[in-house]
Amino acid sequence: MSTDPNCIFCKIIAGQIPSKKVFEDEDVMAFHDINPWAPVHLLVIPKRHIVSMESVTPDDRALMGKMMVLAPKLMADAGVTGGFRQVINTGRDGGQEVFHLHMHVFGGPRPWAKG
Ligand code: D5M
Repeated sequence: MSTDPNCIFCKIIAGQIPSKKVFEDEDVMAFHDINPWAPVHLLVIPKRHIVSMESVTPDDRALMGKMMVLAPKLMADAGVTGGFRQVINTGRDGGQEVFHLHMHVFGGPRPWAKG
């Protein structure tokens, strides 16, 4: 499993930095965003260090599908009933700040937006 010792999300996966974890299996982890933009704001990340969507290859189809399909379960577990939004920021111009691929999942009553 490739990891980056300087990556904050790799440190979260390794338990070196605390997180409010809601899900983990052999491939992915999900936890609450430290700076929530919505009443429920989760991040779903691959355990393997993938920098961004620009680094994803066809071999990652199953992993990306797992991340996508996990969102409705996590939102249901969090009690979100009115729908949710999934967002992946890619690269500087895409608003990506942490360069370990992550999917934001926003739920809860609107209005809310990226602040
Ligand atoms: O979003 C990166 C997101 O990562 C941003 O919403 C804050 C979140 N973040 C940063 N550090 C932490 C820790 N330690 N725990 C939880 N969440 C964190 P981006 O799409 O890259 O702009």
